[in-house]
Amino acid sequence: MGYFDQISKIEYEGSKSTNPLSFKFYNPDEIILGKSMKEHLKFSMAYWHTFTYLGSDQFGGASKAHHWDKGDEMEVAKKRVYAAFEFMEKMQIPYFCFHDADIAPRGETLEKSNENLDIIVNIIKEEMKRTGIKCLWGTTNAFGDAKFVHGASTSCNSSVFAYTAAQIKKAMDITMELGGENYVFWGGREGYETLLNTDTKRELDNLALLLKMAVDYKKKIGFKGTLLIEPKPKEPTKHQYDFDSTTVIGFLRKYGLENEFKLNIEANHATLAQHTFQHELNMCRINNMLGSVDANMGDCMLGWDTDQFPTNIYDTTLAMYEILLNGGLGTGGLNFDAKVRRGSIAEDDLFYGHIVGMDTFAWGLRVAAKLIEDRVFIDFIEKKNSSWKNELDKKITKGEIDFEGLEKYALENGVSENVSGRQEMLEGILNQYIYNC
Ligand code: XLS
Ligand code: CA
Ligand code: CA
Repeated sequence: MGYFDQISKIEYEGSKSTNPLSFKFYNPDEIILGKSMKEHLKFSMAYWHTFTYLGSDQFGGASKAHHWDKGDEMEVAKKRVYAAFEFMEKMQIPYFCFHDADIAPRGETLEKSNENLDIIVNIIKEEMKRTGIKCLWGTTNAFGDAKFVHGASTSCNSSVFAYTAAQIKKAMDITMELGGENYVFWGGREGYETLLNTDTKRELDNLALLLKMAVDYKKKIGFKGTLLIEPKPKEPTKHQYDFDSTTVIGFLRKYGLENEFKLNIEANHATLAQHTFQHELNMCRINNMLGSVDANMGDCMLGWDTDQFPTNIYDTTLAMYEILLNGGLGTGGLNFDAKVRRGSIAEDDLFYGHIVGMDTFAWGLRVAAKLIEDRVFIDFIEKKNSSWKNELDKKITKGEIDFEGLEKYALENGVSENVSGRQEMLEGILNQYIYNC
């Protein structure tokens, strides 16, 4: 007996299908720009939202129960592995992501926690072998426990720094054991509330020290995956050190770590930073630092991290646009760091959430590919910048002219006519592509 016996494998049935348990747009083997949809879209299930989260929010506890969540903690953890793999198989989701704390209960001591992890990791390994499902990334939860009250690597308490390193070491070990293709650092408590009690210089230096040690450890154990940093501007702390992509890129460069890390960009975190998802991806792309994506969506009217399944076709189109221009995500993928709403209390809601997410990204991929093929925005942007091709502009770009030379030019020539940015026309064309693809 399985855990989702009433549901069969989700298949592509096309946009006219009235079967809610089918893909309308995600057609795994369809070729787009020379690659199958499933190669473009390395979807991943987030273990925490799908199998650990039970509907709690700031105002209330669990709103639902999974029928397999019965027994002692270790028993539940084991059953969750089998349920998770059955779920991913039925969903045709080829990857998963996890925090150590999602897959196994914490023990009284670090040793006991690690023992629990080893038991569950062995079961996960067997299931991976049985199904061919892979690990996109692993990470550690160095934010939930009370010991992280003043931060993890940025804590004023050096023994907390040590404990954080120990947790990361183990999480990197098990990620490697599971063949993980990346390892993620999200600095949940790495930030502060007030400067009245905070030594920001020491905290940032310590964060960099921890990351350097992680790089050394990666090399020591021969972990071949990519190390990723995930920016987020708030929640839990008021001033998160990893505010957004450009802050993180600047930080990595300051500490000489820019060649060791790439970024994991989450859509909802972009919203919280008051950026668009596309902006965050674009900043990573032009700096050659786009590593992976947490594919979800926030809510502009709620100022917090709602982690909804992505249903906004504009966002997924423009995200896939950046990803295609980036030449894909390398070792990264599209991880649904998303949870069904508190009111979605039925177990099959987990399927509907992932189906709409996969379909919305599939359609976004199709539109983005066509926009690139037709060079719609590429040609427009090139034309808009065409003045950068004349003699003066070449001199500026090559650094062959100084202020005095430019002053002479301005005095002699004045300013040539500006062209229209044509935003509305371009937005109209984008709509046309979304509707007609
Ligand atoms: C929290 C983050 C977290 C990271 C992994 O807001 O999104 O889930 O993705 O720790
Ligand atoms: Ca995330
Ligand atoms: Ca989030």
